Amino acid sequence: MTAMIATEQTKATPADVDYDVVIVGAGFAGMYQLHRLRQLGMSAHVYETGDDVGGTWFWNRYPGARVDIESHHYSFSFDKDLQQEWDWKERYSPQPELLKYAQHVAERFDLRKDISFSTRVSAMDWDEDARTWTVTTDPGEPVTCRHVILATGTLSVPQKPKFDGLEDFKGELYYTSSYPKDAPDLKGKKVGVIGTGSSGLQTITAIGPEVGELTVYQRTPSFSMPAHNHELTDEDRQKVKANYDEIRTKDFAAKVGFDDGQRANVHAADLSPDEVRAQQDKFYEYGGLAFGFAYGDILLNPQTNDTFAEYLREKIRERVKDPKVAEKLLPTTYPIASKRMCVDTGYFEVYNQDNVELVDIREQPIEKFVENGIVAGGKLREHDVIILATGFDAMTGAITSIDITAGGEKLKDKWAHGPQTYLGLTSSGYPNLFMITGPQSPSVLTNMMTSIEYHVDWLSRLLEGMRDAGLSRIEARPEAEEQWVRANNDIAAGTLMPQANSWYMGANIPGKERVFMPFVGGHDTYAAICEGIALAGNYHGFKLS
Ligand code: NA7
Repeated sequence: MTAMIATEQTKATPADVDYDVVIVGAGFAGMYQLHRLRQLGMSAHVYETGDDVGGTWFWNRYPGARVDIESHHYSFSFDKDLQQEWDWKERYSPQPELLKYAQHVAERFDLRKDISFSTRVSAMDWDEDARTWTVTTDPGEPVTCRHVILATGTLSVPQKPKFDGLEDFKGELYYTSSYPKDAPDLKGKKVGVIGTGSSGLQTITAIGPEVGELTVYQRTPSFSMPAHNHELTDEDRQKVKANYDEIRTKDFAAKVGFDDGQRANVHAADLSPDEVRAQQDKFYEYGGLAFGFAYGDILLNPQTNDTFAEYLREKIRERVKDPKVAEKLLPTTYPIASKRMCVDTGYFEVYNQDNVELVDIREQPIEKFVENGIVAGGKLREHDVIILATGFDAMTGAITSIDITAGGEKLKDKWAHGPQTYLGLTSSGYPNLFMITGPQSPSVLTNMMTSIEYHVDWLSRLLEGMRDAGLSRIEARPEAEEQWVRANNDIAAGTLMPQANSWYMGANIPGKERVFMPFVGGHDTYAAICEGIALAGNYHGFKLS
């Protein structure tokens, strides 16, 4: 960016630093950010807790782990050669393929040499006089830098419920969020799974046919759409490769960060019931997440929402043979799409197997773990293996788990009653600190690849402009932040989204303040706002010096 940036002159002189930028996290966001900063000739270094790149796809290697956005949308667009070289094998890529892709990107752009693996960033402190961050890592010596970019992911701090007697269980205990690299042999074993969100559904579907006995402990049933996953043919791949320019243009212009041609672009309430039903059949046949945002009013109009919810409940009743089991699997306590929808390949059919039991823990609460299993509703069920698919401290967990201080104030204290950000990119009082896909940006409500690339490009443009203008400090103005937080809350309150006890609301973490965290206005609207704010190097709402 060459446009002049509006500034306020101050006397502070920037000190020498180890790096221009420290990036925390080597998932897709951190990798792309490193690449972009290198292109700009800036020095950047990445710290990553895992021992390789890949973020989400490094950690979540549980059986059946798979992305639920079609592979070609869920991929980098920034390098045309990269997208022409890489052959996606399935409509929805499994975790091993996504990890391979991340590793390929790391090799292709020679990223690893600027990444310290197995290194956790534990703290960072802002020095106002020197205008630098001092970043503490474990292991390692503290380093200084001008800017910090948190590419720490939105679902990266597992939530590990403190079940009574958890430590008494003598069998194998795994979390989907840190499943062993060498997959344990579950053949013939008695396995219990707790949690029926996306990770639980995928795990249950994958292990159902293999294990001896499977007990699923369900607290809240999920809405799920069939994936209709399939292997891609050369012809499929060629078609995508020939049209990548158009695909990416549409993805970046879409509310949810991908456009698979399945949006109706009208309100269901404006159509006849027959028209809506015909369209629902078409979506169901097509599969995937499109169902949840096919019509503009699904999350605005309770009647429309219920029509869609009832359609999927009907499908569950068709898919599950035992009506009593089907009844337990019906989501009835929240609007459809107000909790993250799932995409499955035969999940409900697992309950037609003789070796599978569904325990509704709202009726039979988990009392305790014991040496050889779980006691729920007064009954002991024996398990050799227990798998916990209990989710994450979403959106804020990875940020507040770092001890971030500026002027003696801790970011986690500032956020004690919910995140306070400007654009989901920065937080006032914490200069030169940025988040990629942070809370109060569209983030988890979109195709993460689109949101990641957008944020990285926006930030890179900002940092380049600051460097070229000789600026060393940027901070969100408190009044701009206040307005952004209020706008986020107001927009969310106008939808059905806050009605669910979802991780979007922080409701899955005991004691966490309930605030709707992502920006619900859509990627298209959000990007238009951010472009306006950056217009002509003006950076409205920021103080630059
Ligand atoms: P989710 O979607 O947060 O699912 C976690 C599941 O674990 C969900 O069914 C929870 O029930 C259940 N849970 C959480 N804590 C408990 C306790 N204490 N007891 C019983 N059951 C519990 O996480 P996932 O990993 O499946 O998916 C995360 C995202 O990854 C997903 O949305 C996609 O974007 C990809 P609850 O619903 O809270 O009643």
